[in-house]
Amino acid sequence: MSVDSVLFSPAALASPLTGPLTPVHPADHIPGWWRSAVIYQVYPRSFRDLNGDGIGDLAGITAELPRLAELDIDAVWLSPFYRSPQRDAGYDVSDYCDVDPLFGSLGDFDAMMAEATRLGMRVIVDLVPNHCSDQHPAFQAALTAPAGSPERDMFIFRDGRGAFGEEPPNNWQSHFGGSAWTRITEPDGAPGQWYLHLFDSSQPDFNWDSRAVHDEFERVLRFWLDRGVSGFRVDVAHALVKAPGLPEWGGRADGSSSDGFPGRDAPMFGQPALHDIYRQWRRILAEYGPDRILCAEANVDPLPRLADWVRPDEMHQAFNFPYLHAGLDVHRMRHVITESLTSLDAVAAPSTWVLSNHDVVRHATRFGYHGHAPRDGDGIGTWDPQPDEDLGRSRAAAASLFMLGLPGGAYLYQGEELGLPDGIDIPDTQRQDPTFARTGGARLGRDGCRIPLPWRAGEPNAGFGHGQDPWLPQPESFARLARDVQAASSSSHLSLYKRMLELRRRLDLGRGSLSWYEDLCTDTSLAFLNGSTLVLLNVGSEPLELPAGRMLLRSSTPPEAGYDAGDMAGAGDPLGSGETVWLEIYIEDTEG
Ligand code: TEU
Ligand code: CA
Repeated sequence: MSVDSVLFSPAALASPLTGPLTPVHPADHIPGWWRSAVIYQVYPRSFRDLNGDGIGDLAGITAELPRLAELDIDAVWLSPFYRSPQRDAGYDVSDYCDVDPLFGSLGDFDAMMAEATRLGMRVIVDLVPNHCSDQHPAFQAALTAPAGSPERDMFIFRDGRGAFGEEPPNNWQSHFGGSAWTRITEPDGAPGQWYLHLFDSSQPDFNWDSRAVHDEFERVLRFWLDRGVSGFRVDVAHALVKAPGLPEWGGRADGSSSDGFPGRDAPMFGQPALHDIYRQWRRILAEYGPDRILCAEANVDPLPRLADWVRPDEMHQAFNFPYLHAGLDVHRMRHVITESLTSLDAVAAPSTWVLSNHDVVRHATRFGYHGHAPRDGDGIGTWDPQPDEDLGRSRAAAASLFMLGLPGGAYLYQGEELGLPDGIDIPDTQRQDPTFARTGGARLGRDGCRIPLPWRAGEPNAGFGHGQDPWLPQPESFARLARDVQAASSSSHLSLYKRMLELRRRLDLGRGSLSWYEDLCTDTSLAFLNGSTLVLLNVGSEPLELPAGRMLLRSSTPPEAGYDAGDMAGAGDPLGSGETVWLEIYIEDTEG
């Protein structure tokens, strides 16, 4: 029985929904492909290795794009593939307008673009404007130039404090641990100035008070726009500009609020001059037509501040980290969803939703714990409490089905469609996240969520590459989670993703509305109406009774273990613990 034939069956239309609704967000009729887009993050190092060196490459992406097209996504976002010493997996760029030979060539990029376009997918690339690599020619020139020179002025060099300049210029700390300052040796061999790096010492921060920096990035934008990209995900978009005088900051290195240090006051984030930069970039994108976009990776709080980055004359979208960090806490989820939609509707910007990326423990692992994952998500080791993988994958399916029912855009991280867990058993010698080295192993870092993907179970390295071993070891489970195994099963995680993405588009949920359905918003459940689709999540330990007489559209449990599309949910049918359903609801025409 096809969904269509049941979707509007008399039974499904027989009984209107009762119970109070709390409207939050109206349907979105503003033009713009990105406003409801599903964008899939490709992390090139770990996607697919075609030349057999153990590291993913652009040709590997091109080879597997048809598999992504099966997900019916709107765009792919590529993490950096530019020339880089790879000290921070490419987020340390030494040439913004060239492809690192590790990943291929500009010709390989153009071939990948052509294939994506053929398949009807757009391509977004990562832009890393806050800092470059210490091997970038501009920084190399700054090292050999004298203090006060134009070359130094492209970066944030300062004299040290103390009688001999032996102390850092201020107390700022790196995201990756340790001081955010490194002292150089001047060309004459004398101890020299210090330079700022909010991340690794191999990632010197640009000085965005310098006109030369502005000019360089306007050149970079045009270079990739000329090559056909549909836009940019802007790395650390809340940083770039620093408060004059670089005042002391005793708060968190990532600028999130902590006791006595509200994020709004962080002198290295959220500075007013930032928005002039993005307004200028928006003007440049507009020269290429209405459909090139900027997406802000702006990790700011409180959440309504996110609206400062997304305006009709600034950025188009922003990442929603508060939603990612809300996990399966239904009260936090409701608060974040309501606040996101309300704040962003006020500036006519779409919300976005995300559960995983290359910087956080995968949600299939996070949800394998009943409380918080160990180490507050900063990597998991073999000696930590271990996640329940099956529980994590099942709850991740429920979380993803709930997320994809929301109006707005959605970001998927490569491998989440396979329900992949984090890699936990990674030898210290193979860990590459600079966080691990800078903290002497106290923080494990992010390698666990960056394990090379499994494509074909029967092949070496589960089909990731046929040559050298992958740059990080694949867990045993990756063979049975491989894409080809899951594509052959209608009850796999991958098949669920395909079903829900197809129906999300068919029901146009991304453009939809949202009202909370209060009767099913409890301490252990959350329910909203998006158009005529009721999305219901049960996080309680007990089954939840479904509303009577509804046609079930999608369930996070495999068909043989639960419901399948087209089933009529009868009065009191159970929705199990850690499950989500989409139900087709007939709403009485209250307008009469
Ligand atoms: O991450 C930025 C960053 O680390 C924080 O803003 C992050 O969002 C926060 O800690 C919550 O996870 C970006 C890249 O995504 C990351 O891979 C790079 O290492 C980093 O910038 C430096 O370029
Ligand atoms: Ca390779």
